[in-house]
Amino acid sequence: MMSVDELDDKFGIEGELGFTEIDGDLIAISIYNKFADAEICLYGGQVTRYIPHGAFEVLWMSPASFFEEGKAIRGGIPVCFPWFGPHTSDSSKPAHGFARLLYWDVLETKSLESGENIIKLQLSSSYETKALWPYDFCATLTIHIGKTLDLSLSVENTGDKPFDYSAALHSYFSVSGLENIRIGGLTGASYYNGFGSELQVQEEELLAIEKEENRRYVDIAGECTILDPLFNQIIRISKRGSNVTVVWNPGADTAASMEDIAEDGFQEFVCIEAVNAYNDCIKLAPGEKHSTATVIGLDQRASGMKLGSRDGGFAVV
Ligand code: TA6
Repeated sequence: MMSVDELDDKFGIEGELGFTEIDGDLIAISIYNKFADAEICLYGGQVTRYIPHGAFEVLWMSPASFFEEGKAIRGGIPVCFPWFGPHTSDSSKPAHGFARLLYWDVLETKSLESGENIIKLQLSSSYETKALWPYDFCATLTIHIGKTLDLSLSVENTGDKPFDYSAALHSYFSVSGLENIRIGGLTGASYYNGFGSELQVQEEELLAIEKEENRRYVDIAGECTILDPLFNQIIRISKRGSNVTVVWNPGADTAASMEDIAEDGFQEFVCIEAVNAYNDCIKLAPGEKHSTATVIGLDQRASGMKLGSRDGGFAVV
């Protein structure tokens, strides 16, 4: 792997983008441009920070996260590929696939006239990936840092056999407190609750997270919003190439059993994930490609958002 200096010489952009070592010896890209302050760790290809200027941190990063090889980073946007959740037939294989546990190569960094940056990272099949999943692939992450954060995972079948995969952009969003927020965009959507196999339909207009939640919404391609009156903002999460959305928070008891979430840390985030899984797994014939993207934006000082009115305490008017 290239050193920080070599990466800086080849891909650094004066005054906007550079390489640094974070927590020990993982290398990250730091971006500070006209729109935002961001960080992308090459281990996992994981966006670990996105702060539009003048705003709060949009992505949650666990202060107790590991930053070491062989362990997943808890927070930001882990990339789950080539399977989502536990492996279906071999529980010794890593949960959520291997993409978040490997180093991604830098392909390109770019500065646009608008002041935005585009970063491309790549992970290709190797001896190591084939020991876990016997296919040839080339995965590219295109990360656009601007007024919005646009992260796209594109997977190409570079081999001579077809394959199926599942994937997720498992975004952790920072919130002022779980009890303060509501999630919009899911009314009328069908979901599996936890690991249950019975489909339910969401009736609430706004979802409150009051306990452990692991809702796997199917046949849904639209935008979700996180309404956060204490932070006085709405986070907007839209996507492309994904028909499953997962909303996850571990709740107090499960979080207490997780080494990399501090006490009460579960109160600080909610995951809203752009997923390809269940009835939306992707099949690729040789030479075919699929892209899954999440686009994250912020309405700051969102007016008309109030606690204390309809539905026992929350309304957007
Ligand atoms: O997307 C929700 C989920 O699959 C949950 O079941 C939960 O386990 C979470 O992801 C985190 O998984 P991780 O392997 O990062 O602990």
